[in-house]
Amino acid sequence: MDTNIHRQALAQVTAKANCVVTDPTCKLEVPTEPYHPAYFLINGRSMPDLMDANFGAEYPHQPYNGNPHMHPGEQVLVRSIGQGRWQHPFHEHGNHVRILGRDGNLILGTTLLGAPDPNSLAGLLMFNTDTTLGQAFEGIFYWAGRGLNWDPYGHHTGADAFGDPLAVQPCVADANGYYTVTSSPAAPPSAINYYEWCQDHNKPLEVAPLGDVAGGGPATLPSPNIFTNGAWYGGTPYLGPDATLRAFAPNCATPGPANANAGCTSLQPSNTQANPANERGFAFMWHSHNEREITTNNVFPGGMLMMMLVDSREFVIDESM
Ligand SMILES: [Cu+2]
Repeated sequence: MDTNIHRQALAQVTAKANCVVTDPTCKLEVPTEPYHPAYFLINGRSMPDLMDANFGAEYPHQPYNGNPHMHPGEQVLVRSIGQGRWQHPFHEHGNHVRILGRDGNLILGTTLLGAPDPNSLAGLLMFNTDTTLGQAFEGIFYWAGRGLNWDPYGHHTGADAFGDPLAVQPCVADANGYYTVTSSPAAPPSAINYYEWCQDHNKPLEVAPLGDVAGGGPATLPSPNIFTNGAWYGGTPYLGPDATLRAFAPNCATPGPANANAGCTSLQPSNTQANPANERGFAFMWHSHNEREITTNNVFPGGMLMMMLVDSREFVIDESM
């Protein structure tokens, strides 16, 4: 939205408030060049309003929010329709997006005889999906933590003072390396670590965490005495409602070289209130990579920016919100 153009249009609409549609003299005369937009919208909203609920009372004409949630392994449809005047390089953090179709047409591969093959999707796997003016695309997205190189479910062995069911959860790789119904034995779809990337099962992250997760990993998290986490980071590298009981650093009870200069503390990490207490999801920024477009009238953060949350399966995602 260009403020100048918008103000002129508003002034003319206000001055012609008694117009009727059939009156040929009732029209707007607003020059639309030069065009210097300062507000950048998705579904008629910008960050942070973008993440409020659908049909929020304060946005009666903007029913669609921009705040996707998913559990690991679930598939999320991304639908983009370019309604503005510029192209927007949109980046979905967390994984690439498989393009399914453009302008309503599935992008299909071909059979050996050259006919369209309805069983073969041939769309690109894209790091960055461009929203192009006057064009639309659909893409499919999922996140499963593959390649993190630690166990984000916070599995651990032995007694668990927190009554955590993860302590006894197995992970059996299916043909693609995940714990799913095609694993043998099959994962129950209700398993809290359904779709876990089994290669990282039980792999510890921290040297000596205080929480109910395994130690002996390579990392020491920064002390909350000297480091403040940013908004939306739940404060720990683990999923789930008891994630803040885990992994706050460093453990004074286990002194060692890795802890020597780390500011021993029993404080929880900062910003553990960042997303709801029963959620503690991983927040990934989905945003325009034209960075002025993630401001609102030049104030960051704003504009075409939202957070996608990967939630533990302990957290029920309310699709009506
Ligand atoms: Cu990005």
